[in-house]
Amino acid sequence: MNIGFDIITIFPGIFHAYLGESILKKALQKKLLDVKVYNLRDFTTDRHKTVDDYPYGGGPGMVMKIEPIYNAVHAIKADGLERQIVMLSPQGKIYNQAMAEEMLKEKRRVLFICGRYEGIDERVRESIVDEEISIGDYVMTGGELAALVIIDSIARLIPGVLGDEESIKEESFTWGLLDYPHYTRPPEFMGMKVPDVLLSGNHREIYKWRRRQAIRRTLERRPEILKNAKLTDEDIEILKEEGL
Ligand code: 4HQ
Repeated sequence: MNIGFDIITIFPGIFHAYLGESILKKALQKKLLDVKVYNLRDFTTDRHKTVDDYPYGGGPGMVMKIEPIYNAVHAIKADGLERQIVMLSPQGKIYNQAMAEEMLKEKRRVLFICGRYEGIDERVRESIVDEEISIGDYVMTGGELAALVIIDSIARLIPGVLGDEESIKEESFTWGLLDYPHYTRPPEFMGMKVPDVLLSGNHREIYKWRRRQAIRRTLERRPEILKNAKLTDEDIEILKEEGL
């Protein structure tokens, strides 16, 4: 068994649009990635396919009803596969790269419940959801983009999804550091030169330069993530030279 995703949403088209392009499209075609999108309205039982209702106690906006979500989750679970049920919400644990790696490693399916409106009936949280995840401290109109952010970031970790071109091995975030600066042709543009070392062909020196740049940037912009970075003895030397 491997990771796969199930989505419950009232806007399946959002997923088909994003997943129908580029790298994720190819990953789905090659069956390296599995995503099943379910329309919440298909799990309603009334003529109008109602998914929301007025909030008890009054106030603005609408609340997602529990019954269609309950029905959808139980229909999806009927295959008996192990699943982690995730709700997207600003009240959840803030998502990061370590969580992406962890979810991939767990090798079970992840079922995302994507809410709209003011929110979801609290009883969904109590009785259905295993984990609540946020992609950051801002408010969106629905959980769909958050689910796509998570799927996208995990999909690119699946072996074979990225070509040699986009390979993640050399990538800075896998070091636990911010990225180093990238350059391509021309070697000089409006007086701005590409650092000589990158044109030198000396791969050892290029590696050292990139590592130093990544450490310097992380130190300047995100010092709090440096303590979790996997640093080599050489990196410690660089840190000392950078004055830390
Ligand atoms: N939502 N991280 C869904 C978010 C959000 C976030 C707002 C979740 C609207 C209905 N989700 N509700 N931030 O902004 O995940």
